[in-house]
Amino acid sequence: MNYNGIIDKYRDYLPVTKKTPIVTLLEGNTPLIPSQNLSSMLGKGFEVFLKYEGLNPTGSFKDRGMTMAVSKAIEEGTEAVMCASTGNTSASAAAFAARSGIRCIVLIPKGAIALGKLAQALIHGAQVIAIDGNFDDALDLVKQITDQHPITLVNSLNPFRIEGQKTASFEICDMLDDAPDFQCMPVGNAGNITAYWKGYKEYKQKGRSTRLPMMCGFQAAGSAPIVHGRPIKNPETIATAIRIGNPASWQQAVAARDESGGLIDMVTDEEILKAYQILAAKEGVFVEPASAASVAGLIKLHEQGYFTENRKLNTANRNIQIVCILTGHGLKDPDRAIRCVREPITVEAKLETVMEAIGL
Ligand code: AN7
Repeated sequence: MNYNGIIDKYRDYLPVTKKTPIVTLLEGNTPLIPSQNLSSMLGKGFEVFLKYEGLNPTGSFKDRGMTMAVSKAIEEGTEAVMCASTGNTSASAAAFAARSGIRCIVLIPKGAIALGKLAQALIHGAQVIAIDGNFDDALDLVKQITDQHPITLVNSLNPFRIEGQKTASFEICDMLDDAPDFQCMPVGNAGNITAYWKGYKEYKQKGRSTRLPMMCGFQAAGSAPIVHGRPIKNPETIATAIRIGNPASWQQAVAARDESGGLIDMVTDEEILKAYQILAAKEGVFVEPASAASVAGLIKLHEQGYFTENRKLNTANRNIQIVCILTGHGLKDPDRAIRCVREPITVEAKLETVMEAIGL
């Protein structure tokens, strides 16, 4: 069967009708890659999978939400969409707006979004405005503007974004034949953890899965409002995608944590960069730093004995499955990669010198 994107695939679970004009880039259907290294790190009886959302059309999971948000916006007759963004939302909104021929306006925190994401928003023709402030300031402004003008807000406060993004949990259940036992994921504005949890609950309710995962969300240590229980005024982290001090879906993230019996913890920039390099160098999977928070969190919890402790009693005859969500592609932020490694050496264009440099 041809693949026609998440709305076509999961139509029965989404608020669309025959009349909804579907704007799609064939997002979704991303691989669930078994991780040999992380599975053996956890030991016998555990299996770790990487949901590589960086392979969506614009390089992040946002496309799942944006196909829904833009399709519904077009159905409602809107002529412009707007968002605040740490980068990926703006890249995705710009692409889907371009495809449907509507205007896209984005507000970004000045100097704080990765270069690849800025390039995407601009090349897709969005009107990009950098503000002298952070993501939270940008989102406040966008809310005010879209409240007062006929412009559709496409941040994850838009419920159609959540609807689209929940399809990632459907895919995981379809691929594993049931829900995993644990899920590790980054948390920024907290829309995605909200969406996954909604998806897992709906799939179980419809009889498509028999269990629910424990949801483990990770914020960056310098931007961890949910962990600290209060908004962070000046959030800081090298994982710019999740540099968010006052998440819009805070309460829903807490609900996902508590209903699933999971947790929301934080990981340091150092732990994020270590996981980032492990993923690239040992798994062959290049992600952006925010996405590596999933694996940094997995490692942290493993070292605390969390998975063994929370392994349920009735799982003796099967492996415990843990899925780490890798939300965005590494090419989004090439500067970070270059800064983590040794730059290539330059030698004369001569066989002997090249051979010597290689060590042959
Ligand atoms: C790669 O693009 O908020 O917790 O404005 O780009 O649903 O916010 C991005 C968030 C994780 C956090 N990983 O997801 C934006 C934006 C990556 C991201 C998150 C983001 P949410």
